[in-house]
Amino acid sequence: LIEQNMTERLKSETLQSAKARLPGFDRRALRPGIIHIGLGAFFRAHGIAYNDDAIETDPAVQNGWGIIGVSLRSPSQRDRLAPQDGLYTAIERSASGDRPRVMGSLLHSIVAPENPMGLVETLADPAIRIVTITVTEKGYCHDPATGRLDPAHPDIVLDLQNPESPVSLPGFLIAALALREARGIAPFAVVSCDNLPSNGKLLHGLIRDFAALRDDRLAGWIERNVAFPTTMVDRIVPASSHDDLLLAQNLTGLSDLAPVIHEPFRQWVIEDTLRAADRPAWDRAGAQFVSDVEPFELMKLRMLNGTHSALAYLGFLSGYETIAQTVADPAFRDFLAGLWHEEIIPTVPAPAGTDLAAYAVRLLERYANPAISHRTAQIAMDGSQKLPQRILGTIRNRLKNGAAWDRLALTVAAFIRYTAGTDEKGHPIDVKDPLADRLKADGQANPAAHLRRVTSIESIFGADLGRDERFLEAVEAAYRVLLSGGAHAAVKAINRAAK
Ligand code: CS2
Repeated sequence: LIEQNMTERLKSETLQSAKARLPGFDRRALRPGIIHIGLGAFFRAHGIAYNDDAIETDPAVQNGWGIIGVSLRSPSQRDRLAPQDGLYTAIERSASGDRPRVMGSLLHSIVAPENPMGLVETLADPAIRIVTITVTEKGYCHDPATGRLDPAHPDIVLDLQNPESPVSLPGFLIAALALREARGIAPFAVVSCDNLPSNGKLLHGLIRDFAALRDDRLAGWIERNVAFPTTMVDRIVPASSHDDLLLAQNLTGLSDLAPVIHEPFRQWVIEDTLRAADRPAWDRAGAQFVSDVEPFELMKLRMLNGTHSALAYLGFLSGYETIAQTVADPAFRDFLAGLWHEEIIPTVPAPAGTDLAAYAVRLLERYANPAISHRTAQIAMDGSQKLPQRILGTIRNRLKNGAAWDRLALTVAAFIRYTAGTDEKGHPIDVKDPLADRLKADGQANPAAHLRRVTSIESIFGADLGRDERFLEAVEAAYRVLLSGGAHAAVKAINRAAK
């Protein structure tokens, strides 16, 4: 009850007392035009910020772009957001202070498993013209190494048996598109905002594979009519903690069970297949519409997410809890500079108008933001889904060119060391990964046997790397260094060797 009373205080009527920037439009005039799938902190701090800005540029014209949120699994976000009318505080944090803002374009939220057919109906509503998606890498039910649909994925198996009442992301999209096609309703555009290579193209391929398993005519209609723009999204948004609820309350004077904390920086690059008339004025909020997003995506996945994962595994094993703590260590700064300049940047074609060295400088500033507590353990999650596009593609480039990749090898070894499940003090690590069982070290096996077992997982390492002796030897050597002297010594040894 107390909780209920508190959350009541973020309802529209009581907002005026907030010490925060409020939505610059009348929420009562807002109508839904977008369904967003995946209610985690990221989209609420990124996409919704662009959307609120876009609506504010011209509320009378833009008010058809309210958002209905969807959780594919857990009711927890909806349960927090519903009593506060979908309103929540986004807090921009930097060394110079905190800037709270109440976000207004999320209308209400739906929990898919509570009524899957109801959600399919909502997705088929002609008013819905865009579906945006942040379900993280593992929500796509694909094989990360090949980018193709995994027909053996348990959710895909279920959805093929029971297409009208889906559970998976591809299942919901197909069911809703099928209904729209049958009713003669134009499709929605599908806008993936996850950190996957060519995310639009990838999702398009999954939907094509899935539709072909169901019905060729539907597959043809989707092929001819549905836009899947590729996007690059960027903003550092750590998972919210209990302390963040207190921070929000202290800053605004309002209770909020669903605040999000984010850095000042944001970037959204979207393929211009989405016509201006068919979307909110996200460009007026700073989103870039370009014909080729891939160079932006490659730069971001390799330079940001790749080094994030490297710092997460090596930093965690070295005893650091956050990215900011890790990069405050001069040994890690050296290592990171080498990783960027010697190993990653040579594999990245610069997107038009971008200087990669300056991009790296900016990234280091963002990582070092002392006000953002981005936990190494959070970034370490789901490594089996992340490594292929963040690290392994870069390694393939290096191998092809016969160039050095010591720091990338150490990163792969640190992933294997971390997911084996014990830290350097012998304490268990809570490994969160869909393949956790297969990554866990078996107490009986020797290190070389464990390494061979893990590198033979083709959904991570592909059919090539696990059989490439150059790859196996380098990763094994790095793994032995990690086991004998620990992660911090391994990082320092690489720095020394490079001098
Ligand atoms: C991070 C990303 O959690 C992770 O794996 O690397 O969430 C990263 O913070 C964002 O992609 C930044 O845009």
